[in-house]
Amino acid sequence: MAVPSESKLYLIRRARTFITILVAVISFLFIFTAYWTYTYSSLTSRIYPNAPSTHDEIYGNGVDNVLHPQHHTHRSPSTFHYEWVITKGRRRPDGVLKDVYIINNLFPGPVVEVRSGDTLVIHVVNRLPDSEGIAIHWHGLYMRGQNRFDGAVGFTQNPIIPGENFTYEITIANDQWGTFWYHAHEGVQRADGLFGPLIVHRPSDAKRHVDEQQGVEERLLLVGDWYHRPAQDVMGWFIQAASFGNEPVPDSLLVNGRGAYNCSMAVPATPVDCARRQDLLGLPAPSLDAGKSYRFRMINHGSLAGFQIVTNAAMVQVLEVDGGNEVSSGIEGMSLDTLYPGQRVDILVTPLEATSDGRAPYFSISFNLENFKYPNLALKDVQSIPIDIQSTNVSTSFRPTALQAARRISLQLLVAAHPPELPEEADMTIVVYAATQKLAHLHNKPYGFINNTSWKPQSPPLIDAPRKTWDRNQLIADIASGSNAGGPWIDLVINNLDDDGHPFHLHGHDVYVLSSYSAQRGWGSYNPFDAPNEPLGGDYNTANPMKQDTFFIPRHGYTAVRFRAENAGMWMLHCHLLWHQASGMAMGVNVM
Ligand SMILES: *[C@@H]1O[C@H](CO)[C@@H](O)[C@H](O)[C@H]1NC(C)=O
Ligand SMILES: *[C@@H]1O[C@H](CO)[C@@H](O)[C@H](O)[C@H]1NC(C)=O
Ligand SMILES: *[C@@H]1O[C@H](CO)[C@@H](O)[C@H](O)[C@H]1NC(C)=O
Ligand SMILES: *[C@@H]1O[C@H](CO)[C@@H](O)[C@H](O)[C@H]1NC(C)=O
Ligand SMILES: *[C@@H]1O[C@H](CO)[C@@H](O)[C@H](O)[C@H]1NC(C)=O
Ligand SMILES: [Cu+2]
Repeated sequence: MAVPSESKLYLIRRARTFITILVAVISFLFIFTAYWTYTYSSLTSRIYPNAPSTHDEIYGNGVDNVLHPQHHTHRSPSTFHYEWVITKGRRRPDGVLKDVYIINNLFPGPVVEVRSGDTLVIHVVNRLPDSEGIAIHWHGLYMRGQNRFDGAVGFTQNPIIPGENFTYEITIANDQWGTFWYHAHEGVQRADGLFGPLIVHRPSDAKRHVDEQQGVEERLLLVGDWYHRPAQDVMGWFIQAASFGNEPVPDSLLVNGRGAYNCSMAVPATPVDCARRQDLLGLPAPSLDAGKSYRFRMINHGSLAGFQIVTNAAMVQVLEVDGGNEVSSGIEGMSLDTLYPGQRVDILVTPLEATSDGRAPYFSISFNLENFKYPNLALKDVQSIPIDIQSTNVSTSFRPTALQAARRISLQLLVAAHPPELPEEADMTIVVYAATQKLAHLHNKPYGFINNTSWKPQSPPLIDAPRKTWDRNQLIADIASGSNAGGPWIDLVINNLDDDGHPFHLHGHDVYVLSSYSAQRGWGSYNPFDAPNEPLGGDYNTANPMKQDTFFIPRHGYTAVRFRAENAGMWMLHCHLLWHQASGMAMGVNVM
């Protein structure tokens, strides 16, 4: 090979420097334009003339942070009937007035607490004005034999149109418990508040071993990002060439349906109707006793932002992720990251007598900045929830070691408590590539793709449509049940060609996360069908992989998961970042 001369090397270096500067300038222009149009576009600003007057109407009821396992763990399975009338109402969840979805006049929706084996009959009535449809998905539930009630528009149902109703009938499997939630699965309604918690308590008779958490009090932390503009407008801004694919950065944060927005942070050019009042409820303070431990069930209901939680007042241990998937115990610390939209985590919180930094006790939530590609001056990206700690009954004064206090627990590095029984090899492998692309023939608008298919819902939904009528926006992987009695084992490798990560959700199943990889430079895809087929992320972990229903695919990399296709039906698989899902990053698996 010829060695390049000094002068050639010099030229190459000059060219590289020039390209670097050019890329920097272009990136700056893109980001600046996105920032400018997001902040100043008149298209999206709204001012509400008249504020409602009653307290709940002003602030929204929020949801109570106290859960009630004692009402469910010791009773036999039953059937519950609910009628949910869904409409819109004006609320100030964080002080800023917004039209939100309300279920039976509640924002967020009611807290549903049940036990394994219960049946829910939920009669959903659409009383929305205009022509807006509705569908509700029960995130994380297996829905065995109940595919038709999964709520995924375009896959399992048409939207319920105004004036009509639909009855969801869901029997929760005997082998399923944990922290779940329900949310809209039509359009972008989730970002305007159509969601609520769904807690499945583990019945005491489902426990073979002595349960250390028996009788532990439970608290709820329903946390997510919040936009002051209507979700339709936010989406409309994203899906235009001028956004350059920069996702809309949220304006605020809600905890249990309430926030504390500082009105003076609003950007003058996009005015909001903001109540700066002394009696603003703000973020709710859970009351804890320093002599006890508590199970906190955390749900990220957000549209874009993953978050980290830090406390100065308690030791935290992870118990379970998503729907009751136990984590190998022992890791204790005072901070935890990252919980992505759609994911849940149950943590054991043991309050300390004295805080580690001498300040008043708090939990703080900080948004992960990885998907925030331009500054939103209106957003305070770290917010604290005060905790009210009583230390009346403390017998021993427990203080964390410096090491414990400094430890950050990474949700992406957890391992399972119990080794699963996985086969050496899967019966079938599905490989896909996810990417956001701005294509000239789509007017440079940022659409989400999986293997070159950008999803759009079709009607009638796929379960009711003959295969030959499925349009070109449907990418469906067929899984034949085969001879394996409990259903075939499937390996699913999702490659991510984007600069940002995607938390993917598979409906109707839990998956084992076998391997995950992100390239420092270049792309880190893995296609086992290609030779050489050595995965960059190393061998699959079949010894103690975590089980999840919403799993993260890092940037320029891939995640490989294994699941058992035991659950016949048409199941959606999609990015749970709402703006990506709504721009087409979705597909389906058809378990036959
Ligand atoms: C539900 O729809 C049926 C038929 O469309 C109608 O007869 C019934 O009154 C509706 N129920 C409610 C509560 O709106
Ligand atoms: C609200 O924001 C303004 C402007 O950034 C700041 O000066 C003020 O201290 C903030 N108020 C609170 C209560 O954080
Ligand atoms: C303190 O402990 C005693 C005995 O364990 C109990 O009866 C009492 O209710 C506790 N007080 C509080 C405030 O928790
Ligand atoms: C997606 O594309 C890759 C690469 O062309 C291919 O190997 C794979 O089978 C495709 N997956 C599906 C579900 O079509
Ligand atoms: C997507 O389409 C492009 C252009 O037609 C092709 O080069 C590429 O291989 C396709 N990717 C996949 C994953 O099928
Ligand atoms: Cu995504």
